[in-house]
Amino acid sequence: MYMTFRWFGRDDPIPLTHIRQIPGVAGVVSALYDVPVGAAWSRERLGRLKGEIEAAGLTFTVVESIPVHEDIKLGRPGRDRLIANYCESVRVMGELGIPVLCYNFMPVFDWMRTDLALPLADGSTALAYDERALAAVDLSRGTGDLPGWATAYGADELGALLAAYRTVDAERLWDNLGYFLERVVPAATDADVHLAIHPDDPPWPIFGLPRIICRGADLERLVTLVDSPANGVTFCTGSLGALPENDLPAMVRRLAAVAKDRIHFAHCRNVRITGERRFQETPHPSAYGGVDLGEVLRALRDVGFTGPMRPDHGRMIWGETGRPGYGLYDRALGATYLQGLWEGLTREAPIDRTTTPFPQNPEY
Ligand code: DNO
Repeated sequence: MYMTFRWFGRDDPIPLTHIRQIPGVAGVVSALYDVPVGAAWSRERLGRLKGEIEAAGLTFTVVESIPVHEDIKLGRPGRDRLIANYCESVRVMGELGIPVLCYNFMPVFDWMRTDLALPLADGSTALAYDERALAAVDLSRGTGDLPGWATAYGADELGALLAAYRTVDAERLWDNLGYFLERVVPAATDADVHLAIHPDDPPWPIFGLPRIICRGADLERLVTLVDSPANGVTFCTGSLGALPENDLPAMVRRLAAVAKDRIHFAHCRNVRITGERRFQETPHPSAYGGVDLGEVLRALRDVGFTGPMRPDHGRMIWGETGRPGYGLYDRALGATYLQGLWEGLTREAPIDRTTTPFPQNPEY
């Protein structure tokens, strides 16, 4: 495992210089945010982003995400050209030596919450989801009522998309995902890039749209859909942990038994289920939520996980304001907590300073 941190590029209020100061964080997770969905990413643009990250003394280790165009998810006739563009972006990642691509296959909406700043007892705020609040959202007015990060759609465009999905049930969506992977996995293999699908968040259908990456069986189906080392998953404890039946450590172990080394990225955070299809995010440590991160990391250790991990959403603490879920402070606490767990799980002897230099900051 090596620790990484998400950075939203120049628009991120958190500078790379701050990320560099989080102990143990070596890698940056980022993306090009202004390329239209469906267009190929240019080597020049991605290379510039990589250069910026490296100039700050960090490494660009994960692209999260290259969004998948809705026409691909819908299986529309124009998808071949869009998939070719996707393969081109993956090829460019490979040329630049960026090893992991986190993407998702959720129709229309990415992750969804109904409260961006739920006050917690300690005065911090966290993201939360309540199906009853979602039911009250009126989509006939477009995405205006949804949390700010959702892709903005006007009423007509959203209405047309939702109508198009009426003929795409879960099995159709699986077919379309298979069609996509049959073409992108070979490109990823050639480029030496690992694909890591992100589970659906929350892990159940919303607004009547199918969602198919929700449970252990779905992860297992995904990796066998195109059985190649390049075809793997992002193990996101917070997304998967919102479904009470998901036993996360067991899922890690079972997935490894079905196909070895297919967890290419780990998103670690905690979540507390507070009712039927209702949850809130919590501080990372296991005691705060339903996810036993100690056990998840133990399972990751046992299956030989060597990939990037990042702390996922954090609360807003210490008066910080910014992008919901993506402040600096609580995520930095998460990063050090996760590294502490990992050190406890993996180190058996005192550090030998004659052979082990201080991590990535030799000037210490
Ligand atoms: C939310 C993120 C997701 C993730 C995408 C990957 O915080 O984990 O938005 O980046 O689903 O495509």
